[in-house]
Parts: sequence; structure tokens; C-alpha cells
Amino acid sequence: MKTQVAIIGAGPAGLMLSQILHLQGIESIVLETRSREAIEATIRAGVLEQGTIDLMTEIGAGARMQREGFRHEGTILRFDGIDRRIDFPELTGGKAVMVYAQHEVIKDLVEVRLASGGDIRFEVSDVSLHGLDSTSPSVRFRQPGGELQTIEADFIAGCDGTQGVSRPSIPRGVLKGFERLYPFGWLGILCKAPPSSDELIYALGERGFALVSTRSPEVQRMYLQCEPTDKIENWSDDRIWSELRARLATRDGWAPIEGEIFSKTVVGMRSFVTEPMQYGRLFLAGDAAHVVPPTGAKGLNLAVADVRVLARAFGAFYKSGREDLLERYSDIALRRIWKAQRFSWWMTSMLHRFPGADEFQHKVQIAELDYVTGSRAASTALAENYVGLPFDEPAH
Ligand code: RFL
Ligand code: PHB
Repeated sequence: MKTQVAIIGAGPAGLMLSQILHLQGIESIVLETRSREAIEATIRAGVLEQGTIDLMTEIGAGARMQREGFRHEGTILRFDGIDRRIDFPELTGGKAVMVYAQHEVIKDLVEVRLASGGDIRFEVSDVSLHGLDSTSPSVRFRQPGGELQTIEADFIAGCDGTQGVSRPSIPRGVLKGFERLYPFGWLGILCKAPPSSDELIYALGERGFALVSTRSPEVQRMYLQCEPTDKIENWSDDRIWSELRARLATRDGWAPIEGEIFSKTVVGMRSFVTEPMQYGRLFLAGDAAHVVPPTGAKGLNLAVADVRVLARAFGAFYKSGREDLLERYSDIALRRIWKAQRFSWWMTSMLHRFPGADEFQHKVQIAELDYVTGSRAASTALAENYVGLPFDEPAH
């Protein structure tokens, strides 16, 4: 079988890319190892930048998000028992974020893609990439119970996340990885309770970081800093609530609204970037090329930003044979990616308790939070990064 762009992975990057290409008249086939049910049920991110919101709407996948998502015009930083609010529209010329779960984004993207005749193959296995340094690369794969099949494509987009096959298919020595590991993880919970707060609360307490987020009027999402290799078994419901109460305590007696906890997960925290993000006719996008710690809420948004750049480069190639944007894809994307890496690393460093940190370090963190929330210049820097930096900076 033949297509123009073979897309590996039906996460936000792969699905979004396929739909943008379709709207530009470019054909693609998406291969996904998991089932449709599985990708539509995996709990991950929750915050969409203004640019992601706009793109969802532009590609015709934004209607439910606009109805059911929560527009957040600010966020709370809580430290030293007090709250300070960052007002996004005021500091960024009207921008905001949307709290809308990643698996809802996935449902909307799958639906819009299939409704427009898209070809998404779920539950594929034995995916392998070939001829990447030629002008006719191909992908082999197997559908459930079937023979090996081959897709011949002009290009391959590797949108298959951290555990995919695309990045490892690039010959050794081509890529350079840059990594930072953090000495803590996040325990994430979902609970049946009404919202404890109208806006997200990022809190640094003496016992570490906590985050109050939301999912719906009935379901709340919260996170707690934990050991990087912590086990769910170590976290009884009672322990979770008592830590959340302690880390989120304010001078005026704030406490989270508690409810039945029905999901608990531990995630590790790391920063990672691979350079370049392309080899021959293979282009990496999203988590396949980079990972951020979740503190800045940037992962999904970066995946979307990459495919916006990549789709424009494919568009220029098919419209006028231009290859320069494809050649510069990595350079253009990486400039913004490193800024999001910096922001995610900075938010993570400012808001977590580092093992072995002394009181001096804690006092400096509190002073930084006080400064960031007290200075208009510093608040603006946080706000403009949180709602998302512009997409259209040219490469150096
Ligand atoms: P994904 O979503 O991992 O999708 C990759 C897809 O590829 C499939 N796959 C393959 N398909 C075919 N062949 C193979 N060999 C394959 N190998 C894998 C996988 O099954 C999967 O469906 O990558 P993508 O599209 O790059 O998207 C990245 C985002 O999912 C990720 O960055 C975010 O979830 C990160 N993240 C957050 N990002 C935000 O922007 N805002 C947030 O608030 C936010 N919170 C979070 C997060 C991630 C978290 N976890 C669990 C890591 C909170 C958490 C707790
Ligand atoms: C979430 O709601 O899952 C969420 C919100 C903010 C973050 C990370 C995750 O920084």
C-alpha cells in the first residue's frame, strides 16, 4: 500500500498531524499499537495552551472542548500558607488555558479523523521502519492475526512517544540526547468530589509539592510529590489525604474537598531532548523526541507545536516542491522546545522539595515564589510561558 506520510503513533501528535495534513490535501496512514478503547482511556495531561485550543478549533475538533472544557484565566501559586494569583489574560493580552483531559482530546481527534475518511490502524504489531535515508522509505507492520504488510511512503512521521520504534530506528551516532533526571516523582489521583478550587493550585509546602487540578464538576485530579520509584501500595487513601491537607494548608484553614479515590498512578520526572529530530525521510515529533516534567503542563502542547511546524513543512513540499522547511524542521522546532524545557525545569525546581535540601534552599525557593508572584515582570514571564510561547519564530 502507498501513502504520502506514514504516521507512527495515534497520540496527540500523530492524530493532529494526520488531520492537519488531510486539510492540506495530503494523505496519511496512522499506525497505533494499542486499541482505540485503550488510547481513549489513558489518563494523562490536562492543560491546553491557547495555541493548542486554537488549533483544535481550526481543524474542526474543538466543539466538545469548547463546551465541556474549563477555561482558566489564572492559576494560584501557594507557598508559606498564602495564595498568590497569576492572571493570564491581563498579563498576556487576553490569552488563557483550557483544562480538558488528554484522553478527551484523543477521542475528539479520532472522531474527527475517522469522520473525514482517515485511515487509522489500531492494534498493529511488529512495526519496523526501512529505507529512511532513501527517497522511498517504508513501514512494515501486522494487523491482528494478519500477514506482514508494507506501506510505501514519501515520508515517515515518528509520533510514537517515549517507548516507540521511530527514534531507535535512527542509526547510532546520529542523535545526541540531553537529559536531566529529578530525584522525585508525582503520585496522581482521581477522586469523586466537586472542585476544591476554581483554578489550579501549585503548592510548595514544607513536606513538598502538591497540585490541585480538575477534570469535571464531579471528578478532581490532584498530584503529590513522592519518591521517584514509589509504589502505589505505599499510599493509602488516608495517607494521601493527610499529605494533601498538610502540603496545601493555608493560614486561613483551607482544606481540599475529599472524595472516593478511584485512580492512583506514580510517574517519574525527567527532562529529555534529542537532537536533531530528523534523519533522512523520518521526522520525530512529540514525546518521541523530547520529554518534560509535568510541572509546566507542556508535554502535550509541545507535541502539538511540533506537528504544526512539521505539517507546514510537508505542505510547502507538496505545494511547491520546497524542501527547505523540511530540512530546517528540527532547528525551527527545537528553538521553542528548549524554551519549554527551560520553563518546565524552572517550575519543577522552584516548586519541589529536593532530598537533602536545607532550610536555606527552602527559604530561597519561597523568596523566588514571592518575587515571581509579586513582580509584574516576573509574573508576566510565568504567564506567557504557561499559556504558551508564540509558534512562529524563525530559526536562527
Ligand atoms: P503519546 O501520547 O505517548 O502517543 C504515542 C502513541 O504511539 C503509540 N506507539 C506506537 N504506535 C505504533 N507503533 C509503535 N511501535 C508504537 N509505540 C508506541 C503509543 O501507544 C501512543 O498511543 O505521545 P505524543 O503524541 O507525542 O504526546 C505526548 C503527550 O502524550 C505527553 O507529552 C503528555 O501526556 C505529557 N503531560 C502533559 N502535557 C501537557 O501538555 N499538559 C499537561 O497538563 C500534562 N500533564 C503529562 C501530564 C504526562 C503525564 N504522564 C502520565 C507522563 C501529566 C502526567 C501525569
Ligand atoms: C493535570 O490536570 O493533569 C495537570 C495539570 C497541570 C500540570 C500537570 C498536570 O502541570
